Amino acid sequence: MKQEALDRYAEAFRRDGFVQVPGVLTADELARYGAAVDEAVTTRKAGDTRRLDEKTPYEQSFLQCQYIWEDFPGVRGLTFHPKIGELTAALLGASKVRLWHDQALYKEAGGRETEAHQDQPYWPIAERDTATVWIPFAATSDATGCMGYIPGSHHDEADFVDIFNTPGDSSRLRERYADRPPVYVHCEPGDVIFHHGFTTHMAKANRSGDTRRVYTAIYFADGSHRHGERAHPSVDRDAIPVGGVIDGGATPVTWPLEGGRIPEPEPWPDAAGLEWRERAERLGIIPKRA
Ligand SMILES: O=C(O)CCC(=O)C(=O)O
Repeated sequence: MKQEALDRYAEAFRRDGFVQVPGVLTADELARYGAAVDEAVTTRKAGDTRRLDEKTPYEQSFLQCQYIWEDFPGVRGLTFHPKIGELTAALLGASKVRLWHDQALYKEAGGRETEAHQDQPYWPIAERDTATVWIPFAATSDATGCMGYIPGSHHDEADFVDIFNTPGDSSRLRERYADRPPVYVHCEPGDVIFHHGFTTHMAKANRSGDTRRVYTAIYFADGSHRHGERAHPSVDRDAIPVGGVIDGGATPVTWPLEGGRIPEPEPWPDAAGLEWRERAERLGIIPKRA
């Protein structure tokens, strides 16, 4: 991409905390990677036969499958896509960027809204140099669950909203931004949206009859450090100590790619008996142990 365009997107990202970049992926790439992510979601979720109304409110917002680049090699070209790597580095003003984790977020037909939240309070990363790329495999609109962002909110304080277990907990953020409405962003196929880790964002309910198929990946500037004890597989898998640089095999460099080679995923450490892990594997949220 031309430097002038990268600079323009970076300026918007620094100002607003999000930026839409049109035409990043070709129709061919959307078809190929969309099929790979579909396969990951179908395989991971095969054991979960609950109807939408039998799920928790959080689960009604989307089917969530994380670290899918690891057990579904067909996804890797998207996670490590050079255009996305180049853009992420430009937005973060970083020369080297790492993956925090990727995930499919498939909002089922009839799926609930995604409540307003900031992402970074969920991650034990000290620095603020983080960005998520949100990649829909088809056009998104108000009816299918498009994303909304509060412009400039990435400059504000962190507030941990418990979207996982406490429906309505996002009311604090809604009140904080009562006079600053979200900007809802519609995408055409091939568009992607980046948002900053502190940006308050949400998504509309899916009122259409089709699943809203979205893949996201979270990236951070190389050299970032672990902050606090909060557990997270992206640092715990590599036993990164509090205050240590986050540079393990679970968080590989995505930009620049040495020799253009995509790294192999590292195996997860054996942690039998961890309740959260058994549940996350059973629900297809993380890869199953071999
Ligand atoms: O896709 C959604 O509904 C929510 C996405 C989101 O919260 C995120 O990517 O951080």
